[in-house]
Amino acid sequence: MAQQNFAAVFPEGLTPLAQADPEVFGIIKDEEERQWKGIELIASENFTSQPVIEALGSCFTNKYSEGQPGARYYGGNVNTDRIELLCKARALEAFHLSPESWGVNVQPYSGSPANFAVYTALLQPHDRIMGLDLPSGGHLTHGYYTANGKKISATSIYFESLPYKLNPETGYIDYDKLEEKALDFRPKMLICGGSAYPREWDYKRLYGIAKKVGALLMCDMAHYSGLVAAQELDQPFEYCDVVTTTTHKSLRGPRAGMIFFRVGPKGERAVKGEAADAAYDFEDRINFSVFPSLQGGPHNHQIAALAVALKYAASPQFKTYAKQIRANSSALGANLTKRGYKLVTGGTDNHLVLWDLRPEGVNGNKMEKACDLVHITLNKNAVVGDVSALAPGGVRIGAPAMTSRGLKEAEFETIADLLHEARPLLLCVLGVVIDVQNKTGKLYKDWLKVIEADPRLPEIKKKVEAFASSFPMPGFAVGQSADGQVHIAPAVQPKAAYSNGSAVTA
Ligand code: DSN
Repeated sequence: MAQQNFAAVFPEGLTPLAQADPEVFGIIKDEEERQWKGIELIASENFTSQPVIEALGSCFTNKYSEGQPGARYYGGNVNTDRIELLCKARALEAFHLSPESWGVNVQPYSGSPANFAVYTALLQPHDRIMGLDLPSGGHLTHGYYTANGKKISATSIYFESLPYKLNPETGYIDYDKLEEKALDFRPKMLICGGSAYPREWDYKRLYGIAKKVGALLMCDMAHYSGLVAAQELDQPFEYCDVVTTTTHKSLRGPRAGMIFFRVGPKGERAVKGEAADAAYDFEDRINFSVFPSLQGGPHNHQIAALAVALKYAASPQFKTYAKQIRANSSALGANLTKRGYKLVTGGTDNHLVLWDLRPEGVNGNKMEKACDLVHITLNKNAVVGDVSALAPGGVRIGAPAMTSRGLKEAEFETIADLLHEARPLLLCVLGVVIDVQNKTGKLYKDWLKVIEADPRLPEIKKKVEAFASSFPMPGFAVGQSADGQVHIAPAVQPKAAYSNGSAVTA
């Protein structure tokens, strides 16, 4: 009887997705195939692991748990408390932080809410902040308004933001100008970290400036937190008061966010006028800001998945991975530079390169579109000195995702070969972009009509897909059936296909 009642109210309750909703299942399979067969170069993306995906798809999605472990507004949180405490402990361990000096909130849904929670916690409405300008490689949530004053980011709507910028000659952050601006503007918070900055950050200098003007120093290390965990980049924790991150970029976890904050006595970081034994009060303010000020129930399935990712972020293999990201991004940059192309700052210290396409006479929009047509995914990006935000002069290329699939320097050189312009063969993306533009003129609409029909692109696409699908794919099983057709997973038995977890390639 119970079975019948159950079936009457919840017929799909225990049905595999493939049977319950073939339409959604089919789209997911198509996306798996797209991810597997393409070259993924979006600097903020990665491929997470099978255990992370399993935890994301777990029963923790069912649970409400507003509050902190041990102090929830709902019952039934015995296991939620365990998973969140484990996640917090692993977060501190992965970033080599002692619980005596640092705490962490693992509840932000992602990076943008994490940043806004910090501002809400530590600033008053309309307090002043300074972050790297969006066209210089900063992030929207660090404040952004257009040249005519339209406030784009909520950070600029609710706080007064003044950006600092790159040196137009070198492409590096102009710390002297930053200091000069900060001394005039007197921000309450200085924000470092960016989304498209290929170089190391000078945290010591930033802390010196923050101290001089009485500002808090926050780092948004979202892009490169995996490299920080692996100690492959300088540690923002040495100098910053608060550090935020997403967890799905170079850290290779699920989509989520974290906020790290100093706890305990301020010691020599105490500011003028504070008692010698002054202590940080960030913890309660940040926790209160995340909930109840901004969010509702934590996404416990994300927190469970993040706990899994953090376990592995502390492993020696993750260190190898992070080292390889930097080696791959350098190899790609060196290969492009060797061929005479221009990179912003001339190279990279981290996981990404910014390719300035203006000397080639094309913009980032065209390169991004042509890459899409050959199944290489990257994004158009502003480069220093750009005048048009709508047609930025470059593209951003990142190494984290393909490094997760086992590619090393030699394979990243192959990627550079596919991207660049190889005259007279022109069987490379940039070559086709330029060749078509020479025929159509610069107008995007005219160019697009012709390039979409260009017979060279399907040829490059074939090369790209053969190359990409020869590497293992984390997260889900891929394979080929006896008839030679690619089947990402058998249509009616998805569980079996996921059972061994390893990628099956032809
Ligand atoms: N959208 C991300 C990026 O691509 O950099 C940042 O949030």
